[in-house]
Amino acid sequence: MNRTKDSSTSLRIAIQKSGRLTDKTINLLHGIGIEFDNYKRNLMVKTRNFDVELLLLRDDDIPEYVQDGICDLGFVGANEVFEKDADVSVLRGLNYGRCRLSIAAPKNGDLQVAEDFEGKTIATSYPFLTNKFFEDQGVNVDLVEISGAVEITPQLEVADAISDLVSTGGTLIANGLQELFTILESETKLIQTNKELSPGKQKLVEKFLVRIDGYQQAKKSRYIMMNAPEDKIELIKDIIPSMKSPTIVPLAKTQMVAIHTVIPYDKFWQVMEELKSAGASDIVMLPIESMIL
Ligand code: PRT
Ligand code: ZN
Repeated sequence: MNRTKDSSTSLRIAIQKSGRLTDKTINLLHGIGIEFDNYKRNLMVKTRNFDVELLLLRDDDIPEYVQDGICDLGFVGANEVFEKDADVSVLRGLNYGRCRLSIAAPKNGDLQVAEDFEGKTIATSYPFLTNKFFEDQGVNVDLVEISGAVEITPQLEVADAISDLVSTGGTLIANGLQELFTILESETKLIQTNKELSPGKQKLVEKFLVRIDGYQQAKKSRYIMMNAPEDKIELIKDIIPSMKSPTIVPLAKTQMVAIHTVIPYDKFWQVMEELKSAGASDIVMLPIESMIL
């Protein structure tokens, strides 16, 4: 299904139609200012204010659609990209849809280390990655390819063990299974076709990436504001974990200033206590919509 001619000018982006990645991907697209409606009813959605059309697909199909140039970009789990061995470029990791592909076997059973799996049967929806894992270990296994409810197969004696996605591990425990090895750590990736894009489209991809980077940076950052006595400015500047110099504005009240800056979110609580001890008051933290550095 190769797209032979890159004739259209709008970027075509594949996203999951309905599943675990859908809401977060839609939120991200809205978060970078791309407006559209009716994605639940249509397979193809035109956006109103960016030259982008969205194709809503099953996640399994996204790597191939992007590989073949039917779509220029795609949002999909690394698990699908690597299972399909797709010839695409991974542009960004997006820090959602995190999970891992793991081998699990009945708890406290005979299967504990890789060699124990010699000649055993493994149920999976990820035959390519699972096979590669055992091949690399020099262990021969039989694979049973199953598209859902993989965790139940050892109880049904369809397989001795499984290779499946895990996030909390709750499903494994509920089925009496124990996670033994991780084959792949996964998150949602933004992928691009390796087919050549027209210069116009390549420019759009770059614009799109600037927005994604701004959005991701903003998610990791917080805007903080505080009041402080003038003679504490230097002390406070030393505490603030910011690459850039803070904004300092005099307050109507004498010898007091307002200090504004952006800090990494994961440092906020620790820094807030230090700032307070250093004399800062009225500390306010705000989320940031986007940040273009
Ligand atoms: O219909 P379509 O083919 O598009 O969707 P799908 O049903 O194949 O996929 P979907 O929507 O379930 O998952 C989409 C993507 O989300 C996956 O390809 C992963 O990249 C990612 N993801 C993140 C997960 C999980 N976490 C996850 N926990 N996908 C599936 N699971 C399943 C897992 O297979 C197992 O059955 O959840 C169960 C385990 O969850 P825990 O929390 O009990 O460990
Ligand atoms: Zn799927």
